[in-house]
Formats: sequence, C-alpha cells, structure tokens
Amino acid sequence: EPMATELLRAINTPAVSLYYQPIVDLNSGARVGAEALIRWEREGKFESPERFILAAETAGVVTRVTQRVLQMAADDAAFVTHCDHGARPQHLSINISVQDLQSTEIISELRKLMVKTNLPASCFWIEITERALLEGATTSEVLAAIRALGMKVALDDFGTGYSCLSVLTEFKFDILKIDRVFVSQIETGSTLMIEHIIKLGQSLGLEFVAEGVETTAQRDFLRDMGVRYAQGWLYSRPLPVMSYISERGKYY
Ligand code: G
Ligand code: G
Ligand code: MN
Ligand code: NA
Repeated sequence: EPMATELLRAINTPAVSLYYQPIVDLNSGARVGAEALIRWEREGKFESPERFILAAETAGVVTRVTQRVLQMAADDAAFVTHCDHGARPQHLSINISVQDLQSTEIISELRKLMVKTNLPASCFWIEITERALLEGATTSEVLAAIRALGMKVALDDFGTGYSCLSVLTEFKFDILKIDRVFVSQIETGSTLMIEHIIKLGQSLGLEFVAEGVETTAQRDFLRDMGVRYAQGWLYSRPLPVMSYISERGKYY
C-alpha cells in the first residue's frame, strides 16, 4: 500500500500530531514562538516527516495533510501563543507545501484559522521550502495574498534547494530561515556562506531565524551577526503540545 494512502487513513487519528519547537529571541533569551512540526507514529516509531510529506506531495494529496495541520494548529494555537502578563501573543510557524500555493484554497483555510483562533494575523508565520518555489504566477499571487492577510511568510531551508538567489526578489518574504547546514559550519568549517546569506538578507530588510542551533558558540556568532531568532537543540527539541505549554515563559 502506498505510504500516502496509509498517511491519509491515519490523518484524523492520534497517530498524527503536531510537535512544537521553541523559537528564541537571541537578544533576550525569551521564548517568543514555536514552529509546528508534524509527527506520524507508525508501527511504534516516528516516520520521517521529510519522507512522508514528499510521499504526499508525489501522490498529489499534500493539501489534505496541510488541512489537517491547520486544524490541529487551530486547536493548539490559543495555548501555544498564550503569554502571561498581557504581553503580545507568541507566534506560531506553520509549514505548508509547494502544492498549497497552486490554488487560492489555502487563503480561505488560513482565514478560517484566524477566525477560529481569534488571534492577530501577525501571530502566524507561514514557512515555505525553497525547492517549492520554482515557478508559477499562482505561487506569487498566493504568497502575496497570505501577506495581505497580515501573516508573515518565511523562506525555509534557504540556500539548500534548487532555486537561486532570484527567489528573494521574485517573491516577497518577511523572514529567512537559515538552514542548519550553514549553522553547523560555524565551528567546523567556514563562516563565509552564512555571513553572506545574512548580509544579503539584511540588505533586503528580512528578519532571520537560525535553525539547528546546537552550541553556545553558534548562538553567540549568530547574535553578533545581528540574527534575531533561533531554534535548535541548544534550547529544546520539538515537544508535544502539553510539554511545550508547561514551559511557558521560559528564558534560555
Ligand atoms: O522536524 P523535522 O524532522 O521533523 O521536519 C522535517 C521537515 O519536514 C521540515 O524541514 C519541514 O519542512 C517538514 N515538515 C514538518 N512539519 C511539516 C508540516 O506540517 N507540513 C509540511 N508541509 N512540512 C512539514
Ligand atoms: O522545517 P525544517 O526542515 O527546517 O524543520 C527542522 C528540522 O530540523 C526538524 O526535523 C527538526 O526536528 C530538526 N531539528 C531541529 N533542531 C535541530 C537541531 O538543533 N539539530 C538538528 N540536527 N536537527 C534539528
Ligand atoms: Mn520549517
Ligand atoms: Na528548515
């Protein structure tokens, strides 16, 4: 049986869930948001999201996965974005797929998310993987419509996909996610790539989230370069929603 078929059968069961990885403001050390990451427990272990998302994309059914992700995110959003003492709500990053950008359907799904959660649009950061952005007038219209809702759009895995620097000018983003490949080079290899990625993004007025931060040396380098946000095992692994909530108000 194809993996995508099995996934769709599991999609509305507890076998499929969202985990949340904290995103930290490097200036204050405060947790300021989270990235929702899909999990599928299959035969007693977690299946790789990269594998099953790709399988769903190949089978042309990933929009149904995204729909379920948005439903689960809506159910959790009030808890995940909540902060004490009337501070502004935390943000929630949600990954969507290339195929979601081929139709305006996603806009009504995202609008539903806002209505259901009654949260400001700016709480939602929508992440799109670079390899998704190869072509299409629809893609740019849908991206513009997401930003017109007031949500922020993040380019995920920048520098690792197949597209070139022109994605940055062809499509309008708010946030650049620095792939962990570049973060891991901070101590072991050269910082040339990451320094140039950061300078390029800064000149375009983008915010950054560094991914896969595992050491304090990486954190310090990124902070000194002016990178605002980070996530990674130095802070926390992705957590089930109840664990995520119980660490509310955490500083690192
Ligand atoms: O956490 P991790 O191994 O789980 O995630 C691997 C990759 O899977 C991430 O880079 C991300 O792009 C993708 N991914 C995780 N969750 C989702 C999701 O809910 N939807 C989509 N489309 N991709 C996701
Ligand atoms: O969206 P994206 O593919 O970038 O998702 C991030 C992926 O990276 C997830 O699979 C997540 O579990 C994983 N991840 C998150 N933090 C770290 C980290 O510090 N180190 C490593 N090696 N992987 C991480
Ligand atoms: Mn992501
Ligand atoms: Na990424």
